[in-house]
Amino acid sequence: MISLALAGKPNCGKSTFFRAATMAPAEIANYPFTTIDANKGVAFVRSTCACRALGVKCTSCQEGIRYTPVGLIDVAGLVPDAHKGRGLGNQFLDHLRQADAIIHVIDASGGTDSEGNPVDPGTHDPLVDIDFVTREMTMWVHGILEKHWAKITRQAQAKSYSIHHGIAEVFTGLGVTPEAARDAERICGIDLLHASADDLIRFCGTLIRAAKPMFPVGNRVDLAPKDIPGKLKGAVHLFSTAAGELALRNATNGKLIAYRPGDPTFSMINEGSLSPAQSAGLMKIRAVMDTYGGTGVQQAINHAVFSLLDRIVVYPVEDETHYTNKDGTVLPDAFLVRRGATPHDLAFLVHSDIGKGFLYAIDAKTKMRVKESHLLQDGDVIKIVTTAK
Ligand SMILES: Nc1nc2c(ncn2[C@@H]2O[C@H](COP(=O)(O)OP(=O)(O)OP(=O)(O)O)[C@@H](O)[C@H]2O)c(=O)[nH]1
Ligand SMILES: [Mg+2]
Repeated sequence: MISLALAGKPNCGKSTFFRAATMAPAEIANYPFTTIDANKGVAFVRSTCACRALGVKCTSCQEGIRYTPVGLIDVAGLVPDAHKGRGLGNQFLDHLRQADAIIHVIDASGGTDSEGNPVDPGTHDPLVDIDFVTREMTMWVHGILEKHWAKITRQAQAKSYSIHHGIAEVFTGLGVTPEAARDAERICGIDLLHASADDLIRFCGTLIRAAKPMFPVGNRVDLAPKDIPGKLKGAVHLFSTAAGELALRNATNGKLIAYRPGDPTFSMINEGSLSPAQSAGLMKIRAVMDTYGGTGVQQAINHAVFSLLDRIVVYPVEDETHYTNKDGTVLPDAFLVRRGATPHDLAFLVHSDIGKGFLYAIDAKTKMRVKESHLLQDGDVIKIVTTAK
């Protein structure tokens, strides 16, 4: 399963975002370092279910909206100079290891200082918070590389050993390959064997940005003074109100409103049963949603998976005539595969035995056998023919 991490300074709303997106309990409180351990939960990406294009009745989605699970990690707050052990230090950078991509939560209200302590909204410039997570991660990678550098460069003098392999070995846990190390060297325009200290830091930044793609989300936008979102536009990808999303999910569970995560707005179900305070709260959320096209929580998860990680949704089925599994469930599974993956890659994702026994695949929409080299397309429904039982 894909994993996304929520990173950022203390008090920017990571746990609120996490709770809203997973509806799992995490501590929420208005003081720094509420979250001591990384919380892991399951969130969902939203897409249009393939049943719509096929015109079949489906019980695996909500009226054509498909929610596919992804892992979500709520990483505890990071402060500037964490790589030197400040705040809770490096252990939290270590949690980022487990993530495929990172959602960098920013407090767009300007209501917390660099360390996450509450200040009056608008008195802290959120722009200064944007680069620091990348900087911390860069310095963290650099610290590790420095420890191994003498050995790597010594070994690289020997012909049979490339410096890129040496670097990849150090960072296998981050998913760094020798090719990625070579790419980063090329992008930085340096020669690693003769790199200066600054070159090496730049190289580490390039390496980590490729290994852990990240984008900033301007959270707490509902509290932001009017001028801030405009200033942040271009610097943050989208704005969110995690607290708004959490309230909507609670109100949905309480049958007060009709709302599906990712909807641009919601409708009241039983307006008469709302207290004046509930009504006013919901109206405020609606106003924010009208401005930003939704609460931004679902949009952030979708952006991470579909844009940053370039995934598409593919549906493996066992019965290509009815688009079902053995039990007759229509489109039972949705897989988030890399763009450029083949049916054989999909077979391995479903199960290693199915991958090993792969014979060929059938496109359930056309009932035609697909070529070995066929690149899966978003919305493909695929029957895998395999020797595996
Ligand atoms: N108004 C508003 N408040 C929010 C929003 N998101 C979070 N908050 C509030 O901001 C405070 C901090 O939120 P948390 O989710 O605990 O922040 P955190 O980033 O997990 O903090 P640490 O765990 O200390 O790093 C809480 O009082 C939340 O209710 C939002 O979108 N709007
Ligand atoms: Mg927290």
